[in-house]
Amino acid sequence: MNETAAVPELDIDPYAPENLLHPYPMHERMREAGAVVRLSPYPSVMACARHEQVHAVLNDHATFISSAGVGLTNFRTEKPFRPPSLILEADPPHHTATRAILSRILSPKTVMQIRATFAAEADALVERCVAKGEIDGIHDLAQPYPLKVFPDAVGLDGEGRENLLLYGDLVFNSMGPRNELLARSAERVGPVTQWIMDHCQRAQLRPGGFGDQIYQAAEAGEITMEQAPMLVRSFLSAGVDTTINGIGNALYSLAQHPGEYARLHGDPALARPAFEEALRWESTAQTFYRTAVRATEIAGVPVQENTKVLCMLAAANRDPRKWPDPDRYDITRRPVGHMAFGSGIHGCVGQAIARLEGEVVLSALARRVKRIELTGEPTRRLNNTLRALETLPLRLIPA
Ligand code: QZP
Repeated sequence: MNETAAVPELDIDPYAPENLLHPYPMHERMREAGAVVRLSPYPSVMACARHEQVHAVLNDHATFISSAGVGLTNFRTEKPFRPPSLILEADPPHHTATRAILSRILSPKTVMQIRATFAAEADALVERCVAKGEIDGIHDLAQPYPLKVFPDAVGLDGEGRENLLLYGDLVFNSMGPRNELLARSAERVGPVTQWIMDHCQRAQLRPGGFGDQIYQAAEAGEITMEQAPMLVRSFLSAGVDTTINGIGNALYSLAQHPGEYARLHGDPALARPAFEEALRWESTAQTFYRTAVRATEIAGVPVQENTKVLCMLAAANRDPRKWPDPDRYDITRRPVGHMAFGSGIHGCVGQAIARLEGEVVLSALARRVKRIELTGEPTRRLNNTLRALETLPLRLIPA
């Protein structure tokens, strides 16, 4: 018997504009076709869209490795667009030391220390939005907030921060195929990459900030001095575009569900679970990959060595096998086990900070705003990996 014949093959391109715009019908087709499927536009890839298999792949890091890249590109055979990340695109034992440093810098203790500042910034920004009345939820709130608080915490000065947005767009597009989206963000790559690398240098980083703390770890001998700027680069790659879109998606989720917003307004302590449920309902990072380091199987389906395995995080987060009424946005669901931050040893190391940002923004809103209304159709910013809005026209009705 031909083993590959047992694997359902779908004529789906997850990176086609219509699927990026409306991913949920595609997710359902992939989940229902089988535990593992093939996609005809990418014949060498195997894809998982059910929660159980996405979880299994991400939690077997010895078989499903990250050092061959977590995008479609296989670093063993194709050149990565930038030197690989020392944490994202690394396996144990290399991953272990870098992860330990970032994990310590972004620890619960740090979150306690920065909480008051992050909350005050959210209050001030939401106050300005309420004064305006009609806002663009992305340009007036979801974007400026992380762009202020996170680079401040890393220790960058104020100038040139829009480069972080251009760089994030590039990093997340680079995890998909070499399509139009990647070509367009790659046009700007030269100056942006230079700006990013310059701002990974210690002289650009305020003493005591997250960036400087990486250099302190290098001084202590935990990593080399050459590795330090590369780890700062991980902050600048992963720390802004992700939370911008997490907050943007949460605002849109609430704007589409006035009943859920009313519950949040009635009890602002629901800000944190409301943000968490938005991460499940509209995962910011929709997809990433692992690579099988040896011949193995997933749910009994043989997987050859060196196969790229596409993990559909956003599909797993609406898998009816895992979640009752999965398409319902319910701020009291408490969606423990969602895949929006990944899972396993590579699970988002900054998730406590991301949650803090989401919580304080939604809490500031809940306390000041009685209702939020969509005043027009939002528009999307298409990206190969991120679920992102370009505009979100809103009216904020003060409490
Ligand atoms: C991006 C890095 C959703 C993730 C893939 C976000 C991400 C994490 C780490 C890095 C970049 O280390 O550069």
